Amino acid sequence: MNRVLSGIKPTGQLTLGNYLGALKHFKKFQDAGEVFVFIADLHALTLPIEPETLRTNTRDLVAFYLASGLDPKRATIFLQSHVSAHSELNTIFQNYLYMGELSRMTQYKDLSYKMNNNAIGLGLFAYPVLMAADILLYDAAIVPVGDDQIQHVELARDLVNRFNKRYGDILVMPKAQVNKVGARIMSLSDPMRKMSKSDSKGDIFLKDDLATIRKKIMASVTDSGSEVIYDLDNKPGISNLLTIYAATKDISIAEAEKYFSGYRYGDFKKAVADAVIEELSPFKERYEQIIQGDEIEKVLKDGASRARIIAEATLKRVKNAIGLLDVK
Ligand code: AQP
Repeated sequence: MNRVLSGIKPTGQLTLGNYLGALKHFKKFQDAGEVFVFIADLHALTLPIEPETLRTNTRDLVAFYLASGLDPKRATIFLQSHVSAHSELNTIFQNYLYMGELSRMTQYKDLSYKMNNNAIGLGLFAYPVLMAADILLYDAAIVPVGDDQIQHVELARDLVNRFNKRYGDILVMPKAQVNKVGARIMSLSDPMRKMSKSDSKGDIFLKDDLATIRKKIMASVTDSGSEVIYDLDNKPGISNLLTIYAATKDISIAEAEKYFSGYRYGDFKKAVADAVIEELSPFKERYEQIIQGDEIEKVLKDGASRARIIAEATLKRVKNAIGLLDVK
């Protein structure tokens, strides 16, 4: 089976990083196999968020999924909170992942450090448990992720080994798939930090108008020297722009570097801005049509009904395996 599962948290406005690292690839997966794409709205609660913001971000995300070329007849698009099996399997899996391993997760350590170790919800700590439930419910073989989610998929794999060793062949082993280029787009104002939707500084938001996108790219941090070369240590800003260009054009970093040899920074930035705008312009137009239309609710209703069928079958298999009594 070639089933692919992916999800995004509706924690903020989507960025170019989310587009190049995730959204841009969804259609490819749909064409190659069976795709389940969900909105991780329960995961969005792991950091404080206003209810209205969460609702707006969630609708936006559905529209962006559809704008990316996902066809709701072929891809199953749904909200995590609409399929209660996620929460149920999460409760079960809490007993198969350990506090020690959860406390070693980089994302948890980074976020709890940012919060000065104050008011950290149990949900943030146990984030990978719910993520394991998300993945394993759908017997997903492939989980496309950016750099910083690899560790969580590895933990889901550990859980599968642990669980299957004890109960037999119950869970399907997932595999993280990371893009060769664009797995980690950095912030334009600080190329040492990942471009993130919950961090507004210097990011390109997919809802920005095209003129703002161009302005942000032209104003991005540049490095000393004048050559356009990929050198993460000495030219992190230029390297990030090369990555953005390569990921946008679906070429390798080496090809992008070659193309820009002899360019000055100003012309290089202009070419990057042109490429990003050319890519995002039709995508943004589709998003505008969808967000103003009335298909979002129907897509989510249909998606949840289809997702429930698969998820409930897996949950039942797990419950039977561990000895929870089933009565007809
Ligand atoms: N900067 C990035 N470069 C490449 N890929 C990225 N992704 C996120 N940022 C970049 C990919 O987009 C998807 C979104 O996943 P998520 O919302 O579940 O989590 P995330 O990785 O934590 O995304 P953000 O934007 O950084 O969100 P916040 O700020 O809420 O933590 C994933 O496929 C991710 O790899």
